[in-house]
Amino acid sequence: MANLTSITLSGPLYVASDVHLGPHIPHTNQTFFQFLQQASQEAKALILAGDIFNVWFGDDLAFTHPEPWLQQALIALADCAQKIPIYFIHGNRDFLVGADLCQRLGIHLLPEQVLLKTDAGVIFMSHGDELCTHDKGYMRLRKILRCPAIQGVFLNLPLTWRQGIANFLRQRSKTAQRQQNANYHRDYDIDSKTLDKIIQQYPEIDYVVHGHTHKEAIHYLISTINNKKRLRYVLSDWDMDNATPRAAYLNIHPSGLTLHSLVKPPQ
Ligand SMILES: [Mn+2]
Repeated sequence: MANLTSITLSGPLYVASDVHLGPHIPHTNQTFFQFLQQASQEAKALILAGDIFNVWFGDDLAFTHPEPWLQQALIALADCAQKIPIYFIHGNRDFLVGADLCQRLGIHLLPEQVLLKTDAGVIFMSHGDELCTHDKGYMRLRKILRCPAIQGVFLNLPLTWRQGIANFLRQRSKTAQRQQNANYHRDYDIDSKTLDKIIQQYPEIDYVVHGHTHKEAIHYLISTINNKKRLRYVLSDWDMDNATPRAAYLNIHPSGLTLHSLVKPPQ
């Protein structure tokens, strides 16, 4: 395994992932824009841990005639980035967000796995899809999609071609999931052996934080390398446009990590 990049940040730090911003979820988008404002007032830094956008075909889309929701999202992100540093980790849906866009928004692009040295301890953070190593089909596809040469070719295709290819891939992955047994979604999770290997190499890790599985939870890690108990925080996905709204963020502060819901209880 390659050496992990480590960065030191003092808090409070806010973390969100799997917002899936897009044209058809206005309430989710608005909740995220409000959250950016809240973070800029309350946090010292914001970490966006993947799948902030539901799809991303290339930064040129954002630069030339972005749709209104995207225009709003870019303004909200740039505005927040002027007040506090924003760190961005790619998700499996928005891994094509490029250095160009990040530079224009004033946000910092992080590698897919990082060690954060925080007031609460050392945190291993990633989007989480790269930890789902028992999904062999996805891991094969991921290897292809994350290849810089292939991305270079893709990003130079006309927009309509890119959209077509992305739709085709999404359709394929939906069909593949349907073909799996009914337990697929219930059992879909990260591979603890893959995580153990990382902790063996970096026993200083106190916490693991990731998104991707859309199963908000706090787990004790099974193995206790160096006799240390470690917690794994799984971030929620966001959906404020459905009957059961959900949206949450993680606060990293000197006394630990806490998950906070942004859904207001009914009056
Ligand atoms: Mn997601």
